[in-house]
Amino acid sequence: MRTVVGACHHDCPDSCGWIVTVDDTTPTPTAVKLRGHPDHPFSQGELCPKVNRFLDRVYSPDRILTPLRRVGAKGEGRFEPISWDDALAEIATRLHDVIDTHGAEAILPFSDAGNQSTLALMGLSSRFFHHLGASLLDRTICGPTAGAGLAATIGTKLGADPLDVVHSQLVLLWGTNTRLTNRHLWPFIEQARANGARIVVIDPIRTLTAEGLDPSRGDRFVQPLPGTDTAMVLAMMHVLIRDDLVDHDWVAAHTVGFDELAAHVADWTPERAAAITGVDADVITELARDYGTTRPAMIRTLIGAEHHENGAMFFRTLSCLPALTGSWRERGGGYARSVGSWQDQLVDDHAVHRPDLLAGRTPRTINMSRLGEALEGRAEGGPVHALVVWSCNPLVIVPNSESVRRGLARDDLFTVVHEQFLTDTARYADIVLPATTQIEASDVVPAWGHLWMAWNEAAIPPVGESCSNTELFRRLARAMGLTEPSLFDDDDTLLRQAFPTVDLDALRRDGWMRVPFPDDGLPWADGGFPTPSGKVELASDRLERAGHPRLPTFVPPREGPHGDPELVARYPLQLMTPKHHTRFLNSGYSHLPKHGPAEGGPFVELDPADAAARGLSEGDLARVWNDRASLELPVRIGDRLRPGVVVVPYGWWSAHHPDGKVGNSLTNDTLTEWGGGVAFFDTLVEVAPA
Ligand SMILES: Nc1nc2c(c(=O)[nH]1)N[C@H]1C(S)=C(S)[C@@H](COP(=O)(O)OP(=O)(O)OC[C@H]3O[C@@H](n4cnc5c(=O)[nH]c(N)nc54)[C@H](O)[C@@H]3O)O[C@H]1N2
Ligand SMILES: Nc1nc2c(c(=O)[nH]1)N[C@H]1C(S)=C(S)[C@@H](COP(=O)(O)OP(=O)(O)OC[C@H]3O[C@@H](n4cnc5c(=O)[nH]c(N)nc54)[C@H](O)[C@@H]3O)O[C@H]1N2
Ligand code: SF4
Ligand SMILES: [Mo]
Repeated sequence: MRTVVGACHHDCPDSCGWIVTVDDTTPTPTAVKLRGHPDHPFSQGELCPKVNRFLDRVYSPDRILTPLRRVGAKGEGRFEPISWDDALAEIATRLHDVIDTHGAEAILPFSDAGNQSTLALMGLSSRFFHHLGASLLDRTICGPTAGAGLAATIGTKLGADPLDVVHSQLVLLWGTNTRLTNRHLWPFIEQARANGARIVVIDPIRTLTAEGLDPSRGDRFVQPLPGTDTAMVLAMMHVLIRDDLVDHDWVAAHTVGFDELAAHVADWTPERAAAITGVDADVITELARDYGTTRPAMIRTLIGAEHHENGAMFFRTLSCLPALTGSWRERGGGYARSVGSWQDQLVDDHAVHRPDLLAGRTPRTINMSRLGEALEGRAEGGPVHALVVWSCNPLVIVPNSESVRRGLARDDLFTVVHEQFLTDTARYADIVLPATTQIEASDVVPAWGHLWMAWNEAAIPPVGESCSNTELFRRLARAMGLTEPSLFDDDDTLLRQAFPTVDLDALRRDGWMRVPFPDDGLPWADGGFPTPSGKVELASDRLERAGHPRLPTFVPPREGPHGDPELVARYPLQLMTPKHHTRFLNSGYSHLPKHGPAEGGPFVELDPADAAARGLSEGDLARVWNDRASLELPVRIGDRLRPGVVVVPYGWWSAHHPDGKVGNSLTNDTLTEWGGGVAFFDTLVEVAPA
């Protein structure tokens, strides 16, 4: 037996360290145990209910172990095993045909962070598709909108270290479900609590995290209607300025636009915001005063609250708060979101992606959230004729899924999917190729919930005939007869190109390293923001020039209760489709026998008043619908929601839904106002007995 140190690859902020025990006495080395690494500085030995049984995934009888060719209709799921040579030959012929007939832009690469390790995420794929001249994919579904909103105010996506929460006296968990989605941060929050900190959760849903609060110790739960927080933050700024809780010295030295902002929020009274958010004016006032008088106070967000038509504006507005109170001066203050951006500074993007391989061509860019539109032939630049998918399950995770499904069902579309399992998307593929899991390929694993980057050492050889993402693109390049040398770089070379300043041998030896971050934990105590003015931009010339409001502004979403009245009349309920299950990581676990069944199944959750008004009782079958789709789901009634808001959890596959659709069949694919994200949670529906 030997042990191998690695790290979790999932699209999760925690990037936990693990140790794999391998039995070398079996015919091929076999992983027999996978446990949290007790010394990992963030995860400290614990994994999670998603990954505790990771070896069941590795050795699942349902895993794809050879290339497959479709023999049934698209979506039906009938395939026959074929050899890698045959699969590659067929793919090469079909891709060359598409290029000859329609041009290379008719090829769409499609992937996301199903494996967020460096090679798996960006290894050779950009080079391969750039060399062909394929359409570019904008990976926008997770994070860019929040990042763009923050950058609008402070000029960068960088922020405070979330672990500095231990120094805080007040922690605002704003639109983040820490105990579900970022569970290893919670012990650090507990540590802050032990030092007297109070916790506020601000979420339209009484989440697992909200349930972890202790009101007797001053914690509180604030429940705005979805998509209305910008109004609440404007009113908080009104109170901070009215009650003179502003750090005038810091504001004078390190911000621009304060007077304009003050005039702008003068009529944003708590009463005005209360009418929009559904939160009492007293609660808003109290929250603002608390934030203005408790030091240090940290604001913590992740991703979920960006999924609104005006998601970037929310993050822009929120990030004005720590500037007004001078909170960036204090460790345990400021604003902590995804810290992956600190590690991004170590990556040589040009060397990885090699935009020079485009050789002067400027292919169109397709936003991943608009996949349905692209596949249905409505994207600018003509229809997509070949789709290559890896590390992603778009049919389940992209909004407006039935549009994606109609596109995938096209007979004249050639689809390749590189996967571990026969996902909903893979069922529509012409060729499915087997992918390795994290314990089968070495890689560098970044983190976006803390500042430790890890080495993942392959513990076992690829299971079956599976191959890693980089090996996939080397094989495809060879099969297509390409000769550009950089398409064949090996993994070691690729990592050294990606991290020119990192001692990868030391990283491999030590297991993890802390990425550069200011030693005193204070990136901007004395200003120096990377905006054109060098200051926090409370009013923004840049955004105004780009056609956005000059000042933080509440704009109600079109598909929301204050939006299009005709739509609201037909569909009066706001649908949230968030991460909900402790055993799921996005769409990646609902199909496994120890995961899906233990979570029950999909449902629609309503507030008792909304249920009663529709004659619905717990367990009834309801129809949930809008113009995009109609789903039948069992009813749950609970006290987690405000009237007017309903929830369908995200992550279940078509086969788990009684009518073969998915939660995202209902969701809004309108892009966010800037940042390129998408408005999953600005979705209106009606619910009635089925
Ligand atoms: N168990 C589990 N963990 C996960 C994942 C998973 O699928 N399962 N997925 C991983 C991924 S990919 C990501 S990006 C992260 C996301 O991590 P988070 O951002 O923490 O999670 P989300 O559930 O996307 O959104 C957080 C909360 O935002 C709330 N929210 C939505 N709209 C609004 C709003 O308008 N205002 C306010 N105040 N709140 C709002 C939602 O109700 C939700 O409770 O989680 C990661 N961790
Ligand atoms: N309604 C709604 N929709 C959402 C969200 C939501 O909150 N609500 N969240 C959005 C967010 S934030 C995100 S990040 C996306 C996530 O959506 P996805 O990117 O689809 O996420 P995952 O389910 O994590 O991973 C997808 C697939 O990657 C495969 N995979 C894992 N490792 C590898 C590998 O090394 N190689 C290959 N080829 N495949 C691999 C897995 O088997 C899995 O099927 O969903 C988005 N969609
Ligand atoms: S999914 Fe997240 S919490 Fe679970 S082991 Fe992986 S990184 Fe840790
Ligand atoms: Mo995500």
